[in-house]
Amino acid sequence: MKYCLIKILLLLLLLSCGQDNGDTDTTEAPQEQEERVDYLFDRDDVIWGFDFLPDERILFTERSGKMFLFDPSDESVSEVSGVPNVSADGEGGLLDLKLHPNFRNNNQIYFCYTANGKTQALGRGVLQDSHLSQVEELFKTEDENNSNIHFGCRIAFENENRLFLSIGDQAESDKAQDLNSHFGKIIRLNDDGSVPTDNPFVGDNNALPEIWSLGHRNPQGLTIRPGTQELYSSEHGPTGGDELNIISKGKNYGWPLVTSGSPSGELGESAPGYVDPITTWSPAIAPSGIAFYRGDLYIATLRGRHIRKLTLNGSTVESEEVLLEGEDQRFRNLVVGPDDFLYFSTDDGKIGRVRNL
Ligand SMILES: [Ca+2]
Repeated sequence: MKYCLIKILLLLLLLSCGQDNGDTDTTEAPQEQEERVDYLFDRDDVIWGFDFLPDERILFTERSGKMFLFDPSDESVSEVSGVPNVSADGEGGLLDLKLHPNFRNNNQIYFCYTANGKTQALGRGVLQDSHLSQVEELFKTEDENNSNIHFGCRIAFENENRLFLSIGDQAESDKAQDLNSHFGKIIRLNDDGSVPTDNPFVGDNNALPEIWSLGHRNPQGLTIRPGTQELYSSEHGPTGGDELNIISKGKNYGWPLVTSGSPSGELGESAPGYVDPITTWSPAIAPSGIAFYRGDLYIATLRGRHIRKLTLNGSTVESEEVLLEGEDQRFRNLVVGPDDFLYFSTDDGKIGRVRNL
């Protein structure tokens, strides 16, 4: 009888331990995770942006200002020449990179960077072999300052003709609410840098016409959801209050008036006229690049040092899962590869891919 009681007590103890683990929303199996990650190469600098060429070579940026091509056939890395000078200071430098959706015909590359240490800019060039020619600056923020943080700088093509670009507040939070400033906005441009006539503030003399949405702090993740074509964005909060937003035309996302981070916003965590995030994270996970993969949303986290999987029901987050914590990386960006693996880049110069997520 005594043994029986002890057994029951032990069983209860084990069960309660199991429940505690369940609350931490992790479903880690470190050994399995080790096996399902392949690293393609290992360099040193922050790999902020990358994309796949039609021949499956990978074009990537290093934040200090260089662009490279990785060729999986011989595992070589070669530098791309013709890249303009950028200001690599603090969080700034050569940041995101995307191929034009019609790259097969026009060979165009788009890249976002900090220019003159003061502005956020969008560039375009034509890639031939490993040289960028016809380089143009398609856009730069009208404002400038000497901050070296909060540059946003993620690019997402809406379609073959238009793109979105996220722009950070460059540490001037009040400008995120100022329609005469590009800081703290998501903008929308035609692929030649001109302004689409159906942008929300076109014709408004008190607003810059490139603006698509306002009230952003430092949105480093931007992607279109396949199927619905909605624009999703991740954003770094102040201390906590990291956000995932669905970006709609002309809407205000609150920063710095509305935030769930600390210090709290003047108008609290939610207020009429300001769009609430679909989810927030406190303490901060520091979300950067995001990508939809097989119907779920994946988020590269810096401070969190994991890739986060969000299962969505419509636009409601149903569950969250912490993946690849065992890799102990600051994950910077995510891109779905042509082989249907999810690829990630890290702040210490790696690109890897994950199988069987
Ligand atoms: Ca917000």
